[in-house]
Amino acid sequence: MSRADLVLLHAPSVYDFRERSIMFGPVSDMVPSTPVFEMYPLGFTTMAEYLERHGLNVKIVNLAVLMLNRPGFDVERAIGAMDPVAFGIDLHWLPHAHGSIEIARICKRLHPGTPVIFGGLSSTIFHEELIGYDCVDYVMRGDSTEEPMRRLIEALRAGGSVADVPNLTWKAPDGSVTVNDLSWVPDTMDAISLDYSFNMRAVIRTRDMMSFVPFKDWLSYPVCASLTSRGCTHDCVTCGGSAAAFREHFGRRKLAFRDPDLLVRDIEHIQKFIPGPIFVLNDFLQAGPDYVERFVKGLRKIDLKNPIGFEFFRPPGEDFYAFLDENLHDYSVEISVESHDDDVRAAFGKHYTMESVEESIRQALRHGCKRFDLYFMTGIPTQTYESVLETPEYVRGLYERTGNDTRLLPFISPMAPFLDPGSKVFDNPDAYGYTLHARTLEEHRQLLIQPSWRHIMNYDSDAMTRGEIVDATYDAAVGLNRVKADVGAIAADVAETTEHRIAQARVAMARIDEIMAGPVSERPAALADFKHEIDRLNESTVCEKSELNWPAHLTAKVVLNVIALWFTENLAILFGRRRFRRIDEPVPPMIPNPLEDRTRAV
Ligand code: B12
Ligand code: SF4
Repeated sequence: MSRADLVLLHAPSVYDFRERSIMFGPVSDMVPSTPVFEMYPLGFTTMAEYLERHGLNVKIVNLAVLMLNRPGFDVERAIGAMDPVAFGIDLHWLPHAHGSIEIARICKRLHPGTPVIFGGLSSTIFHEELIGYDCVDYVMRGDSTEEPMRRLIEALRAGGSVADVPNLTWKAPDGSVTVNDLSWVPDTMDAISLDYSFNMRAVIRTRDMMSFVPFKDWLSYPVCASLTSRGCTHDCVTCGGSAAAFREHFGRRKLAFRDPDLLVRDIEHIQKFIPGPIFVLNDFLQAGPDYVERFVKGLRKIDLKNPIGFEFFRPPGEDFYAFLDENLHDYSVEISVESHDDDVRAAFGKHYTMESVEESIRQALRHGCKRFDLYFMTGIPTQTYESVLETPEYVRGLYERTGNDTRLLPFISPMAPFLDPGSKVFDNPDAYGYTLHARTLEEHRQLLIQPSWRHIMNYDSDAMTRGEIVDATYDAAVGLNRVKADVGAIAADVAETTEHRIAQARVAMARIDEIMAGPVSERPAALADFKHEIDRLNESTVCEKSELNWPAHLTAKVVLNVIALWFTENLAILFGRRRFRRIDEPVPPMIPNPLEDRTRAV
């Protein structure tokens, strides 16, 4: 097989999580990952697809999944056996601050001459600190790095200059650092493709399924994401993906949408090969009525059978749900209201009432919505312990007002482990009533290896300390769990198991506090003795993780398509074709070069 130009590595959040005793807590209970956040960024797929389309050879290796699924997996041996032109490592989510740097150190130690490139939103924010680590040669900044990465890899292959590569922070052999302009911020998402058949082709080509798997349980729950836009029109104050964060840190002044016809094409590809639910990320109502109509009617045209879920940033009205019902077989909705209290939600930056949400839920359920997930969060501005504890009773009333409809599923989770870097609150904690326990990347790396999520969290708010946030989260989760069992939204035995696990988690947290209050010299041994119990409690704390899953159906058509793909790819390999784009598929047009007319952001 030909030499890879780029190997993209995804690290676990804490590199040596298999050896350390860390009670991560319910930090990942609302996402498909385990607490080591083994899911790699969608950008790995868009970057790899784009670079391969432009003649480069890219491999994705999800080290975190390999470490989780194969207890004896030897990371150093695996990296030692690689020989790419360059390594790419994501530090997209700040919780990867520990693992990503440790993996970079291994790459540098085993392959001193191979460039190590970092990228992702957190890398962008901390680029100046990051480039200071010996194991980092380049930081690719910004939210759209497909084309800048093409230019960088071409330059590295040719031994050419990187001085003109947009968005790049780089270190010269003499150690001097240059920060190129953050000038590549395209206004559309039409030049890229979130094409999962790329991953499937790569799996067939490399005969290596586990390296590409997006998260640990993906093979049993193959959920796929589809992306309408980059950026956000809203300004929630703790969000590192808000309009302000994109403007201040990623040079983005307006949302970049994906053309609705291309979005439908992405979804058509998923439907062809993958039977799982499809989750449409980033509220597509932000794009306006024409977009909404083209997108939803497009889904009808392809006769979408996979369950599809939408997240909305504001509660939609009746006409919209009627329109979805008219055009889709199986749709679900999720809204993060954060708090039942309108004032707390407003302090967070979401300006709508619970009354409007309740009306939206009623209309969705009347118009064929299969499931309505409602998310609450702890740790947000002005939110007190008492306010969090009111959540279960509020939800009980909400169920009563919606006819105890079990398609409604509420969840609560903490803003953890970190308050997002780049958010308004992170940039200006005093103004929003927060105290930060870490500011720099290195401080966050040290937090991540603390023994429990109470110690790991990077903030206190004036209204609640992190200890109170932990307690309030567990209390409210028990309450919510009981309400869901009472109305029949979850089975009694599931509720009982969850309640038992929360109680055990609290005991474990208290034991860790006790160990930490004891002599420093005795802590490592005492924590190590406790590791087995901690690992057992680290998943599905505040709810059973499978509660998040939407149903999926495997059809004969999907199986046949996968078999056909297997044969096509193997024949292509046999006859020496290196690239994997389907011949009948037009290459999306190149985006105009935004360098010409953008104000320089750095
Ligand atoms: C979709 C999304 C998710 C999806 C993840 C899908 C996925 N696999 O990527 C879900 C819902 C599962 C999710 C989960 C989480 N998310 Co999230 N998520 C988003 C969201 C809404 C959009 C991001 C996106 O898809 N962008 C488009 C894709 C195509 O690009 P991309 O993945 O960003 O990659 C591009 C660049 O970032 C860069 N890049 C990324 N990695 C690398 C690596 C290299 C080497 C290079 C060169 C470039 C590069 O280049 C890529 C290509 O252009 C943003 C908010 C926003 N408005 O942007 C939050 C956001 C990124 N998430 C955030 C957080 C905190 C989380 C969680 C940690 C929350 C939690 N505690 O559970 C988890 C982590 C999950 C995990 N790893 O297991 C924060 C990150 C703050 C920070 N800097 O740390 C954000 C900014 C806002 C928020 N609070 O939701 N998330
Ligand atoms: S929380 Fe959601 S709606 Fe609010 S700014 Fe972040 S991405 Fe946008």
